[in-house]
Order: sequence, then structure tokens, then C-alpha cells
Amino acid sequence: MTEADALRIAIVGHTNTGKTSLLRTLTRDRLFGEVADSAGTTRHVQAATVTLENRDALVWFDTPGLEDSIALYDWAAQLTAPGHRLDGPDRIAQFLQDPQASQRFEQEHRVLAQITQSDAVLYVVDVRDTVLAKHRDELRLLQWCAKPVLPVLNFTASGQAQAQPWVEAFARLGIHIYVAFDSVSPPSDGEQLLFDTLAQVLAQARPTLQALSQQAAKFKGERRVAALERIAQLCVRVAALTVTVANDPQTVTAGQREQQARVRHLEQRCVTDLLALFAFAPDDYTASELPVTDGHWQTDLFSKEAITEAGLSVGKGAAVGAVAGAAIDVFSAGLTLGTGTLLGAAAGSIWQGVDQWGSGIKAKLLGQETLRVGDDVLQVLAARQLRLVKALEQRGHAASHRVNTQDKSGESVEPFDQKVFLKVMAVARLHPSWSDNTSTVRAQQNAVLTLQQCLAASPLLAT
Ligand SMILES: Nc1nc2c(ncn2[C@@H]2O[C@H](COP(=O)(O)OP(=O)(O)OP(=O)(O)O)[C@@H](O)[C@H]2O)c(=O)[nH]1
Ligand SMILES: [Mg+2]
Repeated sequence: MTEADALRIAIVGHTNTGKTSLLRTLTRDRLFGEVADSAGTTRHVQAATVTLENRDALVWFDTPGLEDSIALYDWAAQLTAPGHRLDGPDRIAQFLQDPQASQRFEQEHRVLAQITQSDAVLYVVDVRDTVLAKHRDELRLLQWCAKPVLPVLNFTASGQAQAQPWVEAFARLGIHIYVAFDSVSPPSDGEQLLFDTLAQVLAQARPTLQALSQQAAKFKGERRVAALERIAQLCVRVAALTVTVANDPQTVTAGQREQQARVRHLEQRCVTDLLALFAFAPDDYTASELPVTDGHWQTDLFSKEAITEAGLSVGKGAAVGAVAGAAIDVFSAGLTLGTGTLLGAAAGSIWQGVDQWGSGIKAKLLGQETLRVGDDVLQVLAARQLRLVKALEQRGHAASHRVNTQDKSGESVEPFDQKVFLKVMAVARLHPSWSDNTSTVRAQQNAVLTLQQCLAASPLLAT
């Protein structure tokens, strides 16, 4: 399939209804075209190609917004040809050949020309708008073009969305199929939905559209799997982090700081990778009231707030304040040493979850302490990444607000199967070398895979 054979779909609508934004979201390209909250932002037709198995399968055409549709309709309606009754397509052809019309209606001329060269039209409306005469005239003009039209009800996530009057207006023109969408917060299967619905109005292109829909679902699944693998790698690496220091309070505090810095660095790298995986960039985030700012976690990973925000109920029975020192110390078959509490108290820091076991005991005999990252920190770390993945999956590439990863319900949920999670973390702690670059060691790969599967079942990812 070459570009000449590719399906051509024009994106049309009144000015400022979110046509370019829709294309940003459909192409997952946050830099496509120009978007602004003002009329007449797009001045020229701009194409975006979708490939299927490395061949051009569909070309979207973003078009300038229609502005003066009432005058345009009146102009086209009065066109006549001697001895002819003009039908819709003839009328549009006549309009396009009229030099005066191309001057008087420069933008609209480009739009109608693009429609005549396309296989179908997505007619984008802002469902916060009242249906007015200008919109009805736009729809009539579209009908004259005699191309399949699929209305897209945009801004549906807005509180002021009023879809019903639009649905009725479409029905009066014999258009009964439409798609509800929001370019900023698109439905999670929005792309598939659009291809599937287009297949209903464009029967001859059904196989291509169905294949595009399947491809969209496949890519979505692959992004989810890759994201979970990245989070699992992060957790395994952080759990394996080990710092051995002399057993005096000052050195221990310094060691904890060093370890915290390393964890934050690893988390930041994971956040950056997740943003890139979903084709977002750190500069998508501008202000600071939410946990992610400029791609960095705003809430300190080691703070009480971070634990509460992640919706974790910390160590049943243990006051959150006590978490600072009360690490769960596991040695061989679950022997609790309780040294974490002592250490935490001695250090007088908020560093939580310093585990001591295994090699820690040896270190202790040598007058040293082995610092490891605690279970609570690891769970916060994983839960935060999962919330980020969910937010990115639901974010349109037209969005300019910051990612919201807060638990809106405010309820504590068990973010994943803690038993499996903690087991993998315990295994990782036995292998300090796993904290280095992603290893090719089979056991580490298995740990990552087990954790990935555990995270995949997280309710934090549920729709
Ligand atoms: N909340 C929300 N905002 C949207 C949505 N679609 C577009 N916007 C915003 O609406 C404004 C207009 O978006 P554009 O994509 O420039 O609209 P357009 O139809 O291409 O505009 P013209 O090119 O001027 O015709 C921008 O501020 C977008 O961020 C949507 O679905 N939801
Ligand atoms: Mg535009």
C-alpha cells in the first residue's frame, strides 16, 4: 500500500473545536500542528500518516476551522449553472472553481477542497457549544460534498458537555452514527473506537480500518507490558541496593542519605523512561500542585505523605510515624531482629525501612551496618509508578495540564499482591549485584518477570 492508496480522512469542523488536538491524540504526537484556545489557529491543511506493517494505510488531514459558514452556505446555495440543476457535489465543484469564492472564503475553500479529495470526514464539534445555525449550515455543506461523515463529539469529559442536542441535529440530517471523544482525556480505547466506528460508515475500507484498530490495541498492550517491566526492574534494582557503613550514628546517617539519593535517581530514570514510552516529555508538566513536576516526583519518596498518597496502609499496627525506624527485618525463616528500629532511632532520621539481615549480621560483627531499602519504600515506589502509568494511559497528547497521579477516592487500596511483591523484594535483597545495570542473570530476569506479573494484576491499573 503506498500513500496514494492510503485512506484519506479529513478532520473538519468549526474553528476552535479541537481538530488539531484530536490529531495530536490520535497520532500520539504532542507536537503536531499548532493548538491554541483561539479561533483560526490552523491556517493550512496538514497531513499525518498512520502506517500498518510499514506501509502507509491512512492519512489524517487536519484542516483550518470553518468560520463564516452561514455566508459560505448562502454563496454556494446561489450558485447556478445555465440549464442545470446543481446537486451537492456539482455545487461544491462550482464553488471550488469560482475565483471570487476562493478569495472571499480562503480558509473554507481549503477545507472543501480537502474534503473532495478525501474518502471520509470526521466532523469535530465542541459539545459545550449550543447547536447554532452556523453549525447546521456546516453540516449541510458537508452533505453537499457527499462523503461519509462521522461526527466526533469532542470535549465530552468537560462538565458542560451537552451531547443530546448535537445527536438530534445529526439525526435530522440522517446521520445516526457518531463518536464521543475528548482529546485531552480520551477514552482508554479511543483510537480503536474511532477506527471501529469509521469502519461502519466506510464499508469499502473496513478491512484496513479493522486492522488499524487491532494494531492500536496491540500497541496499547505492548506499552503496558513494557511499562510494567520497567517498574519491576526499578523495584528489583532498588531492593538490591546495599550500602555498608561503619556502625556509628553519623556515618549511618550519611550512608542513608547516599542511599536515598541513589533511590531517587533510579526512580527519576524510571519516570523519564515511562514518559518517553508513552511519548510524553518532562516539559508537559508546568505547575506544582500535583506529585509530578517537570518529570520529577514532587512528594519526597521517603516522606509520610508519599506513603499516604500511594494509598498504602503501612505495616498494620505500626503507627506511620514509627515507620521511620521500624523496618521489617527478615533473617532466614523470618527471625525478626528488630535492629531497624534501633538503627532508625539512633540515626534520628526519617529514613524508613532499613533492613538488617544476612550479610548485615556479618557486618554487625565487624562493627558495620548494612543499609537496605525497606519494604514500605519499595511499595510506595511501585504504587507511584503504577499510578503514573495509569495517568499516562488516560492522557491525550493534546493535554497540557500536569499528570495527576493522586488517588482520587482517598481510600487505601492494596496496590498489588503484597505477599508476592515482598517475596521478590526479599530475593532481590540477597543479590546486591542486581542493583547495577539490568543484568542478564536468569534469576534476576525471573524476579523481574514475577514482579511484572504481580504488578499487572494491580487494581491501580483497572479502568
Ligand atoms: N478539555 C479539552 N480541551 C480541548 C479538547 N480539544 C481541544 N481542547 C482545547 O481547545 C482549544 C482549541 O484546540 P485546537 O486543537 O487548537 O482547536 P482547532 O479546532 O484545531 O482550532 P482551529 O485550528 O483554530 O480551527 C485548545 O486550547 C485545546 O487545548 C478536549 O477534548 N478537551
Ligand atoms: Mg487547528
